[in-house]
Amino acid sequence: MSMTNANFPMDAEGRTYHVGVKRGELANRVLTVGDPARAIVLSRSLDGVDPATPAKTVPTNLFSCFSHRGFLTITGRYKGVPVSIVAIGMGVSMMDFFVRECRAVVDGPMVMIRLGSCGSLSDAAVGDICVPSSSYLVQRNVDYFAPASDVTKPYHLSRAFEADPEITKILVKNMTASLGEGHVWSGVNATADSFYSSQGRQDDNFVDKNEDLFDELLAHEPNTQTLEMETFVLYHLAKTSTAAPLKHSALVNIHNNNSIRAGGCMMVFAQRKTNDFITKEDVARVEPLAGKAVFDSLVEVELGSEDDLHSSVGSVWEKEAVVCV
Ligand code: R1P
Ligand code: URA
Repeated sequence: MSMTNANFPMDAEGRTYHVGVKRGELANRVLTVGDPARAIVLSRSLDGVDPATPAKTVPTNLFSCFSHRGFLTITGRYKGVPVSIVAIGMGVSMMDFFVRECRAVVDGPMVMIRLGSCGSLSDAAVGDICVPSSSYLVQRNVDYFAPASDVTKPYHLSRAFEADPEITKILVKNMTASLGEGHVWSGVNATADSFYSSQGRQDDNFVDKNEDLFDELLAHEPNTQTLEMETFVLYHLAKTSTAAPLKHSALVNIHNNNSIRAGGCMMVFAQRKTNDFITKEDVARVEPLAGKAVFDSLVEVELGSEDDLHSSVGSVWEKEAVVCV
């Protein structure tokens, strides 16, 4: 693989260095998940998929691309509208790669919605859905752990950044229609830089100083409801995205110059108050329902006219059964 441009490396075909996509392979509307297996399950809801497609297999009528760094992109249409699913793996850096590299290969405004899994600090039970209207970042304050450190706090909590309020509203509506009243929660998310220490898990093998972390999170943002590992970066980058990739300058002021509109929702896998963890059967029940609600939301979000979006000419959503090598 030969790349040019150390500032934003791409290969001769125009594929990005890590996500491995090029222009025409990614739609303006993107659902992002962590787990590639979840991406494949959700892809079964896209148009024209043969229900006999074996489990764990990307349907052959859809474009798919597994990058050498573990990103999986699947593109097709939902209710006739071009959409992509991108599985990114775990952690804030992977979300950063995803948002930046996907933004770089698409013309026009984009909507990105994350469907993840999370731990719940509230009464949301395993299998319920949380739709955070904002998210902050929880980072292990490594200097605190240095010998003779004068740093007083073992964890740094950032300010919260908001999701697009209209997308949050649409997600709550569609999730409620899909999962039922009483199973959808709104609140604030905390994105942590570890599944363990900065999510308050106790581990005798390390000095983590996190016994009081939940109290600190609730003091910081009283409506803190969920803990996971990527959403903050999505909300933050959407809010700091420029208008640069927009094709038409008339659109520049529509979304406060941001060319990315972001939302997020997550399935509760871990109930941190009761210590319950979701079963395999519950995941299999909730994932497709939640996925459909996200696809319905993705296509409901207003992104401007067809003419403002990435051209379908030469794109993979015009074609059938294309797999990148
Ligand atoms: C940890 O188990 C992973 O699960 C959550 C966290 O954010 C982290 O990525 O989300 P995903 O299920 O989307 O990966
Ligand atoms: N993902 C997380 O990051 N934390 C949890 O507790 C469950 C899923």
